[in-house]
Order: sequence, then C-alpha cells, then structure tokens
Amino acid sequence: MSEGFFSRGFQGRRPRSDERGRIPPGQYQERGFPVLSAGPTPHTPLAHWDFSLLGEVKQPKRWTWDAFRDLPHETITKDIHCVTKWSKLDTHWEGVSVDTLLEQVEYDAHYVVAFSDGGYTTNLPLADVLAGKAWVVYGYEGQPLSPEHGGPARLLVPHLYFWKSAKWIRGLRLVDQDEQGFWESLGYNNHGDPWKEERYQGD
Ligand SMILES: Nc1nc2c(c(=O)[nH]1)N[C@H]1C(S)=C(S)[C@@H](COP(=O)(O)O)O[C@H]1N2
Ligand SMILES: [Mo]
Repeated sequence: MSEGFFSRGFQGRRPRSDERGRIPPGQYQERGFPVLSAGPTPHTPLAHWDFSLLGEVKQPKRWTWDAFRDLPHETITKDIHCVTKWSKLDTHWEGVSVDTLLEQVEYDAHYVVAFSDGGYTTNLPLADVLAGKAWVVYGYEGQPLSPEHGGPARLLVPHLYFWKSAKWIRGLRLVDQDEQGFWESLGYNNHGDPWKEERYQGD
C-alpha cells in the first residue's frame, strides 16, 4: 500500500471551513469528551448544595440550588481547550454568567478564587470572568451536567485552558491579592491563555 493511503487515513478528515483557525497552537481536535479529575467525583445532594460569593464583599451572598436555578441564565456555544492538548469545538452549555452573580454584591477585589467540593481551587483575575467571559453552568448539550463533568454545576471560562473551569464549583472568593489555586501551585501557568500557549509557569 502506498504511503499516501496511510497518511490520509491517519490525518483524519480535513477541518470544515468554519472550523479552520479555531484550534490553538499545539492542540488537536477532540470529538469525544475526556474526563480529567484530580480526585474522586463528589456527589453533593442538591438539597445540600449552595453557591456563595465570599471574601472582599460587603455582604456575602448565598444561593440554594432552587434560588440559583431561578437566576437569569443563558445558553452558550464555545470552543474549549485542555492543557493536555485536546480542543473541542462548539460545545453547548446552559448557566448563569458571572456578571449576573457579581451584580448582586458590592465588592472591592481584583481576583477571584473559585472553590469546589473536594477542595479543588483555581485563581482568575476578575477581568477574565466579567464582561461575558465566564459562566457557572449546570447544563451541557441539553442535559443536566453529568457528575464526571462537574455536575451539578461547574465554572466555564472557555477562553482559558480548561483547568480554570472548576468542576463541582461551590462559590467564588473575591480577593485583593492573587492566590494560586490547585494546579497553579503545582506548576501550571497562572493565567492559561491557550492562544499564547500559557501552559506552565514561565511560558
Ligand atoms: N474540581 C475540579 N475541577 C476541575 C478539575 C479537577 O480535577 N477538579 N480538573 C480540571 C482540568 S485539568 C480539566 S482539563 C477540566 C476537565 O473537565 P472535564 O473532565 O469535564 O473534561 O476540569 C478542570 N476542573
Ligand atoms: Mo486539564
């Protein structure tokens, strides 16, 4: 068999015209949805679930699951990029924008630390979670978000590597000074822009 036969086969299909230019450097296009979790999947009953805004806020805020589900929500279509090199195009989510959440408190802070059931944390500048850049999502592809992928709710920050999209999120702590989260303290880049390949510290 000719080499051409094999290279065509291994190359897979060509990107559709509307997909060209959407895979950041060093990434490949994934069509499945890999699960990447640093620990076991928590299973918090919805009756015990809440979402909090804490830290440098005048009055901390807490929503129960029902109250959270009553917040204005939106459907979101975004490409996502994992530092382990897969990217997935046109993923569909449903949830509440971080703008909507932070509108409900008075705060004085420049960073947030997202915190999750199981102890995972990740840090972000406020500028990376406001102005329609981040959501707390509870729906994926028309279904409730599955536990493996972060259900009942996860952060979605699609313009940064996917480790910033904390699964099983329970709240945001607003802070003046940046504080490293779980992967950031283990050598991942503090910011994580996939288009700049900000994978590890020093990138
Ligand atoms: N709570 C929590 N959130 C997490 C992680 C984790 O281990 N725990 N892994 C992160 C990493 S490294 C990635 S790539 C994505 C993976 O999300 P997925 O399992 O839905 O693909 O979740 C991120 N959020
Ligand atoms: Mo990741």
